[in-house]
Amino acid sequence: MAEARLTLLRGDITKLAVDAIVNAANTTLLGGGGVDGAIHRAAGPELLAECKTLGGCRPGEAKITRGYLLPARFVIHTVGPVWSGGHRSEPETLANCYRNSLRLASENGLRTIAFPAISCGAYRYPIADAARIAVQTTTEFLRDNASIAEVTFVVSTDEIEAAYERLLA
Ligand code: AR6
Repeated sequence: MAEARLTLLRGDITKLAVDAIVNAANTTLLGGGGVDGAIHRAAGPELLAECKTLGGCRPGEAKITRGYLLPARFVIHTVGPVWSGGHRSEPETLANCYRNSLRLASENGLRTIAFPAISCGAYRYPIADAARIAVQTTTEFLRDNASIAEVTFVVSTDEIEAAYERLLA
């Protein structure tokens, strides 16, 4: 049975008034396209200023900043793997993104967190596999964690929405 604290939402993650939204960033943490660009535009220039103090982020790791002009209080920046065939630890790296983001949320006392489909855009991760890793890793984390109340997967395409729907049904 699907974990009751998981929800699926079609829309724009920058609009969500949750404790933290997760950014699918790159290793520089200095902004980019896709959801990263949308988050920086909505949060305003103070987000970039804080990101400049962080010294980047390795794939699979996560770092937290304030949310500035976003309705979300915090942004958890993580760096997904670039898909290059699946033999360069891409599944482990993607699972680490979810695990380390959730750990950071929990350590900071955050109860509601929203994820985009990390690596499913510019980084070209196969959608069905990425969705399975997202749902499995999050479900496993929540099994041992009572402090997080709700995890929302925010999706932006029909294909990604359908992949998550199958897993959460
Ligand atoms: N809300 C929710 N989902 C969104 C939004 C939004 N506002 N905008 C895009 N998506 P991507 P990646 C979806 O490319 O594959 C950046 O340049 C999008 O449709 O944002 O991890 C970074 O700086 C897709 O399904 O992230 C990195 O260089 C998903 O979010 C690189 O892209 C992720 O697509 C990271 O690539």
